[in-house]
Amino acid sequence: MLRDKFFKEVENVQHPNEKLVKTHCSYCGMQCGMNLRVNTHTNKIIGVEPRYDWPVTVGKMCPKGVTAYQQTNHKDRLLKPLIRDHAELKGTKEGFREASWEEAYNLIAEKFTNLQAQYGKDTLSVFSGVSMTNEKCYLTGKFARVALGTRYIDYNGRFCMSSAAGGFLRSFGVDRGSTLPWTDIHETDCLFIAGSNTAECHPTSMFRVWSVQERGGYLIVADPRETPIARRADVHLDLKPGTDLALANGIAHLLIKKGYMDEAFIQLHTNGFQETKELLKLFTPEYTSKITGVEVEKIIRAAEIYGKAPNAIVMFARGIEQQHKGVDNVSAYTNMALITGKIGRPFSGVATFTGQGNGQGGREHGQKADLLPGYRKLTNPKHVEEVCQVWGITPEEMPKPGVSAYEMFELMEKKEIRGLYLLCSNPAVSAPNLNFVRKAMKQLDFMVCADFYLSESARFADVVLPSVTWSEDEGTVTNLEGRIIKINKAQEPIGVSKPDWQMQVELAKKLGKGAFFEHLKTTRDVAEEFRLASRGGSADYYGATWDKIDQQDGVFWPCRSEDDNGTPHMFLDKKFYHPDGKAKICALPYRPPAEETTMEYPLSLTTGRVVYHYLSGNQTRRIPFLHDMCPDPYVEVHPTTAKAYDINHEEVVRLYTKRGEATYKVKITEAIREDTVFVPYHFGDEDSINLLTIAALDPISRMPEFKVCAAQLSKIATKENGNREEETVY
Ligand SMILES: Nc1nc2c(c(=O)[nH]1)N[C@H]1C(S)=C(S)[C@@H](COP(=O)(O)OP(=O)(O)OC[C@H]3O[C@@H](n4cnc5c(=O)[nH]c(N)nc54)[C@H](O)[C@@H]3O)O[C@H]1N2
Ligand SMILES: Nc1nc2c(c(=O)[nH]1)N[C@H]1C(S)=C(S)[C@@H](COP(=O)(O)OP(=O)(O)OC[C@H]3O[C@@H](n4cnc5c(=O)[nH]c(N)nc54)[C@H](O)[C@@H]3O)O[C@H]1N2
Ligand code: SF4
Ligand SMILES: [Mo]
Repeated sequence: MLRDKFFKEVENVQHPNEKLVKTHCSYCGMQCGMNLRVNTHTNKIIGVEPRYDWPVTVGKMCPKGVTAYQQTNHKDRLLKPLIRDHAELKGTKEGFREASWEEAYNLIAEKFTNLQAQYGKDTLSVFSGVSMTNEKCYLTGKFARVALGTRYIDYNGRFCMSSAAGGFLRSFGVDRGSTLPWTDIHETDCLFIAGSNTAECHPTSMFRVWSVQERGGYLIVADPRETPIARRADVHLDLKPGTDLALANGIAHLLIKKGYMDEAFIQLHTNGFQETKELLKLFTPEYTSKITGVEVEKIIRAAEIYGKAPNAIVMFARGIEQQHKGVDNVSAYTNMALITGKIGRPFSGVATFTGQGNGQGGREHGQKADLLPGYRKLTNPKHVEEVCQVWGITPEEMPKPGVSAYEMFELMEKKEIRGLYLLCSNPAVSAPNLNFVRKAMKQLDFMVCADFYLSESARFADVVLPSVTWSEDEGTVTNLEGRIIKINKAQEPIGVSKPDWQMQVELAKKLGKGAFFEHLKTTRDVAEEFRLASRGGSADYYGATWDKIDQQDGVFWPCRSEDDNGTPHMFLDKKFYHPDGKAKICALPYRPPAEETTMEYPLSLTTGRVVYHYLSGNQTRRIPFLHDMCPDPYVEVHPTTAKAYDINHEEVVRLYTKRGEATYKVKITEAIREDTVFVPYHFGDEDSINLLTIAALDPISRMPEFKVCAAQLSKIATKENGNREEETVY
């Protein structure tokens, strides 16, 4: 127990001028454990250290995590509410003046009330995000439905986790992103990772990934690019973007053909096997290879490794999910685990790499167009009744389900939505088909944006409300394992900034709905109501008290009562959440990408991330070290392709699709397929790759196809003037 003693001593060491506040990172779903260092004279955050005593990440942090603390007292922080005086300057940084909270609230209340009087309740909308705590996410859903009384609320998780959610609901009847705790990764025999750039996006998972190979296990990676994990994989399935459904079916075909299935498990615990088996007959290795471009031998080897492994975990991320068949991809890869029975026991299962810090909790408690707290459905009268009881409204007063994130912009463009309350998201950079989305935002009658920096989206707002960074408030978030953890407050809000929940409580009063909100005076009050609202739902947090979270290093949901310690492993009893207790093996015919390549647009464009930036980049582009490491976007091109286009490394080229264009520096790399180009999406204004992406939505999850569309490159003949007349197109 030397370890325990060592940590206790370390924890007790307190510098006379500093204190340490135990918390977690502001960014991704790993939620690495960290201590924020606070100067006890100024009461300001001055630094960070990793927490070695946090079991998931054991002292590890990435470049974003170690600099995250620099956000809080950053010179760009919004210190006061802003009101736009010059409508003609919408979309720019100019034309705002500072105002008091009172003036800002009064203006919002007046404009929102007038719009609703003229155009009906549903003329208003809320667009939110999941960098917020569960408490804030919960209250945002209540704010939309009770204070504004609108059906139109959706959130940035629609661009992130909605396909994983849809796939898990269909396959398992419940959507918890991981069926097992992350510590199990260490002990498994095979990791099958599809569409995840783990080393850059969930870097602190890497010591667990490498440890599988170190112990003699295997790593299989499906990605069109040779990412760091693909480079070291035992098999790299270097598929053409958008062909995962064929690949997953092809592997499942072999798992059946070579006898790797668990017949007893299939018989007792699943539905749909016979139908799936019929469909899979088509997906011979040769047929699969033809669609995916992956060599037959690699497909066979991957199936054999996964099939033979005593324990295996299938993992995936946005690479397979951000497609117009993302839900099918999730279910198709999940089929591998269900056919072989490698699920519902330690060291075997299925997990998605949840993206945002609260990408899991934020999707469960009512920010989604069709969901209420605890994963309840707005279309289920019993569920509605249960939530009405907590909120003190009648079922008739509960708004109906709305539409998905991108579809809200479509309604804005049609003027069916005229008002927007945007918080915790920067869709002017992160939504697909940006020429359309920016136009839709610009023509709103009235827009509010809550953020702590003036984001690209805030520039479209009529009122900007200064919110706080994660370290200036407390609350819970749910990490990528499904573990509910506690964020602690390290510093008081700077300026007159306020946490989002507080703004919503205060605004509700101005909107005449104070009675439903005014009892919420502290974050803890919101937390208590939130636990109650989730009680009895499939994502039940009732038993996850802050004390319990502290005592046992987090609580895995479901946690239904005070004496329930939570559920680290799902389905240990082989009970899935469909009414008959069985999981569903899904027969999923192959569909090509929404936009296939043509002579005119011969390249597959895919988009994603780099280790130094986070999402729209509004936070990380302001951190000096992160900016210096990756100041500009670029387009990755294979050397053979570069030669065909006669372009050189670092040359500026024009990249375009049917929807838009942008210019990027070329990065020539062998780590990409010849028929594919990649651009990171963390950059704003004319650098946004989303000017080019397609808003083809998955029919079930309404997830846009960020991961594939058809593009063309052209050399800009005169680099200096970028003269289109002179450019050469190949
Ligand atoms: N550094 C950093 N880390 C992050 C974030 C960040 O912005 N920056 N964001 C967080 C969030 S919100 C998210 S959602 C996650 C995202 O985490 P990831 O999903 O891992 O990240 P991406 O870069 O979007 O895409 C992953 C991989 O998908 C591959 N890919 C593209 N098309 C296809 C395809 O058709 N099939 C397959 N199989 N693969 C394909 C890409 O080449 C890429 O390597 O990361 C989280 N962590
Ligand atoms: N082309 C392409 N586009 C993509 C993706 C892709 O892979 N390719 N990935 C998609 C994915 S997975 C995601 S998750 C989205 C994310 O896209 P966005 O939702 O735009 O993500 P962020 O950049 O995190 O935006 C959060 C904003 O809210 C602010 N903020 C942070 N915390 C708080 C808070 O507590 N309160 C308030 N009020 N504001 C806060 C930040 O400063 C920032 O401006 O992008 C999607 N877009
Ligand atoms: S891996 Fe994610 S949670 Fe951990 S330090 Fe990096 S950004 Fe933060
Ligand atoms: Mo995400």
